This record gives sequence, structure tokens and C-alpha cells, in this order.
Amino acid sequence: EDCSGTAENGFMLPEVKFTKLFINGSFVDAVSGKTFETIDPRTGDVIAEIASGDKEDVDLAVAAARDAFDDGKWPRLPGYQRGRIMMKFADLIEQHVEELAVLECIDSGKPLLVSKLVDFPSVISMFRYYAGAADKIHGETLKLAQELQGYTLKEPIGVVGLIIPWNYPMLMFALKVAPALAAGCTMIVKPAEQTPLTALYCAHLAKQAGIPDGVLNVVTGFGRTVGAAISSHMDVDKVSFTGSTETGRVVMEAAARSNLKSVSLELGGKSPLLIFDDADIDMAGEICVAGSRVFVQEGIYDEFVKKIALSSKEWIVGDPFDPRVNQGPQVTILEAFYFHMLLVVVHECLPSIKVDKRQFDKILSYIDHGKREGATLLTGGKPCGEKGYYIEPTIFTDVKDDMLIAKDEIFGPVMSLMKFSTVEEAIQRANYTKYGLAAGIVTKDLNIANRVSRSIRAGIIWVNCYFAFDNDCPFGGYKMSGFGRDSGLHALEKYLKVKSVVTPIYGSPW
Ligand code: TXE
Repeated sequence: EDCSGTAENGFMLPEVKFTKLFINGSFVDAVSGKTFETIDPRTGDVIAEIASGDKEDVDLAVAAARDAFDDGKWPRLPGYQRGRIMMKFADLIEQHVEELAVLECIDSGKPLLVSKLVDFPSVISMFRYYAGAADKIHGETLKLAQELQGYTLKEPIGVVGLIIPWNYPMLMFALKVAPALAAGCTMIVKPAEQTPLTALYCAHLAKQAGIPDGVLNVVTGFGRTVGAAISSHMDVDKVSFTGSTETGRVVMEAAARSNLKSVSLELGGKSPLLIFDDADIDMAGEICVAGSRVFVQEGIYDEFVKKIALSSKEWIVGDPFDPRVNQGPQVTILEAFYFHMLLVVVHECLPSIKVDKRQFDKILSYIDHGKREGATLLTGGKPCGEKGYYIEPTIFTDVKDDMLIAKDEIFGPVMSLMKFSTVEEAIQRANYTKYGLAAGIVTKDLNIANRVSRSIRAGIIWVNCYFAFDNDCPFGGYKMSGFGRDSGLHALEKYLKVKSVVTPIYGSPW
């Protein structure tokens, strides 16, 4: 069955206008003159040649960001004015959303509808949220002993490096750039090498919005070149990273070995979803599309397996430009997001498309492993389509906690179904993971919901929903899923430092 779809499905592919590094307000070639190809994962075709940055380019971007920070043109601008410029930036993104969403779609393989209805509204509202926070950054007054008084200042941390993955190119950009801008930091953004197009486009819009030169720099390229140069740079004050746990460790090591820059990491996950006997089974079925480890209580297990096998047949895998793609349970979820102004942040289990050949091969080898370890393949398990990297939604049953498919983050449409009997067992098995990004609970019993919410070591717990999120809701990991929070006012704190100022009262003898 060919589920890769036709190339454009009637959409005009946009011209790719921005392919160079954005440093100090201008688009420039890499010092080396090198470029790399960005690929359309639907077809494997080259979309554009992108400037391939390296250490020298990062040095230039950091120097520009340092000058912009030191001369105060952004950090010392009244918060209200930073906020106004950020609002303008959000407006410009909104005005160009059609073009941006198509770019995101061809670069990442993300369904156009998801991009337009979920990611971009979230991106735009994220900039507005932090724009509103830019003039509400307060310290405290301190009542000190011994005739002293004091106060704290919250100051921007300085030059920050923002390293972004490919799964949510624009959303991750917003999650990091917006609070950093609001705090008054200057920055070097490194998009993932698979998905550089929208960040470059936004750099152009940032300039139009009036963000001063040097404040927002974008250096495209690879992790081992640009990413490594940022995390080991002596003049970068903080690095905020989202990506794999292994790379997070490398980033933190580089920070420790260089200037002990502050680090925050948002890493992998293997999030459990617990479905209890009293759950509304249809709701559970829809929510579980997103789960990677789904624990189902024994009383409804068999019925659940039957339902999920049926509904997985309705998932449409195919060309992300095709509006039918991800119909069925997905569309219901999408609509829920849209109307409740929620947004999607993690996708440990992408329902349809993945990004590149390497990831494609990795997912297939996990599926193979699952079969060899003795899990039962309920549905899917194969690539589909003649072109592009598509994998059928895959569900395993009879999965044991120690199997690789239950332990590793697969980052593809592979779900493991497991049976449990008691609440204690569910908690213990849900926590049996090195990760702690998120978890879901489906039950009508408030006591179970409360108890399980407090017992699971994860950064967000969704009760009777999944992927439900809001700008004001902090997001980040426990355990090896990392530390530091994106989103919410907690994220603003990451880009601020606290300074205490102490002074004697009435010239007391200090
Ligand atoms: O991630 P990497 P990859 C997980 C997921 C996926 C796996 C690999 O399991 O299968 O990671 O994805 C940059 N110094 N997640 O290879 O390598 C890189 O260029 C500094 C979870 O894409 O971590 C890119 O910009 N930076 C996840 C970014 O790091 C380096 C999101 C992420 O790439 C670097 C993505 C280095 N030495 C993947 N090496 C989530 N939690 O959402 C690479 N990079």
C-alpha cells in the first residue's frame, strides 16, 4: 500500500529564502563556505543547501551577542519595550504562518494540519505570554538582621546558547527564545541540522520586529561542530538544550570543562500511561495514541486490546500535506487541543511520520528486537509507502518491563501494552524507568488519580488527558529526562540570575 502520498497535493511549495547563518543582524555564509543539505523526509529529496557553521562562526555569533548584551541595547531596555517588540515579533509570525507552516512541514515531515492548528498557534501565544512577562520581573526586599537592609535583583544571565531538536522545530524555538528574550538575554540559536528552515525565517522576522542586531543569532550546522562550540564556549553564560539523554550528558560535560556555564536539559522520556479498570474505555483509547508504555488494568485489558487494534486501522499514515492524514482518533485529539488552547510538547510516540533515514532504521530495529524478545505484534511493524520514511503505527502486547522496547526511548510510532492488577503495582512499574518526563492516568476515581499523581516521578502528570498543555504550565524532566523547566514563569527564571544588594540602615557601623 502506498501511503506516502503525492508530492505536493496542490500546495505551492514556498521558495526557501533564508539559508545562511544569521549573525549580528545579517545573513552570512559560513566562514568555511561549507553547506549541508536539508532533506524532505516525505521524498528524500534535497530542499535547500544550508550554511554549515563551525567554531569560527559560533565565535562570531557569541561576540555579537556579547556586544549586544554589554552595550545594554536589549537587557537595559525597559521590560515594557522588550515586551512590545516581542508582541510585534509574534504578530509577524502570525502574518507569515502559511509560509512558515509549509516550510516546517517539508523540513520535518510534520502534518501541515498539526503545524497550523497546534504548533504555530502555540508558538505565537508563547511569544505573547513571555512578552507580557518582560516587565514583571521583580526581586524581593530582604529584612536583614543587624541594622542591614537588602533587596534582590533579577538580572538576565547574559549570552545564552539554545540547542534545539527536530521534533518540534518552531515550538522548541519559541519555548527557548521567548523567555530568553523576555529576560533580557542575548542568544545563539542552533536549530537541529534536520530542520533549520523555520528558525532562519524567524530570524528575518525578528529583525523586522525591531529586535536589535546581535540579540538573536542563528547558527545552523551540526551538533559536533556548532553544538559543541556553543556548549564549550568560554563566553556563553548558559546553555539550554533539548534532545537526547546521551547528547545532554555531552553538553553538560562540555559546560563543566569550559567555564561552568549554567545548564538546563530537557531530554528523552519513556512515559507511562496508566489505564484503570473504571476508565472510560473510548477516552482511554484516544489518549493512548500518544503513549509509549501503556499499562492497562486486568479487568479491561482484553477489551482494550481489541478496541485499540481496531482503531489503529483508522490511523492514516501519509503525506503530511494531505489533510486526511491522522484522521480518526488523532483529529479528535487535535480538535480538543485547539479548542482548549492546549499544545503538544512531547512526542515520544509520533503517530505517523518520522524524520530521517537514521531514525527510520533505528525504529525498525527496535521493532525487530521486540519480536525477537517475545512480545506479540498486534498491529503494524512495517515500513509503508514507496518513497519517504513512513512506518505503520505499531502496537506490541505481552511486553515485559525488562524488554528493550519497554525501556528505551524509541521515538517512533511504537507502543507497548502491558497488563497490571493493583494500584501499587502500577505505580512501581510506571516508575521502573530511568526517565521521568511525563505520565498519564485514566480513571474516574479521584483517590487513585491523586495518589498516583503524587507517586510518579515525572515532570508532568496528565489525568484523563494527554499532551494537554498551556503556556503557563512548566514542563521538564525528573531523573534522566533532565532538569530545568521550559514554559511557564519557571522558564523565565532559567534565564535570570539573582543578585543581593545589602546596605546598612541609617549609617549603622558596618
Ligand atoms: O538528538 P540529539 P537526535 C531523542 C530521541 C531521538 C534521539 C536522537 O530518542 O531518537 O534523541 O535524536 C545537537 N553538542 N530525542 O540525534 O543528538 C543536535 O545538532 C551539542 C528526544 O536528533 O540530542 C540537535 O540540534 N549539541 C527529544 C540537538 O543537539 C549537539 C528531542 C538534538 O540532537 C551535540 C530530540 C553535541 N555534541 C531527540 N550533538 C525530546 N526530549 O524532545 C548533537 N547536538
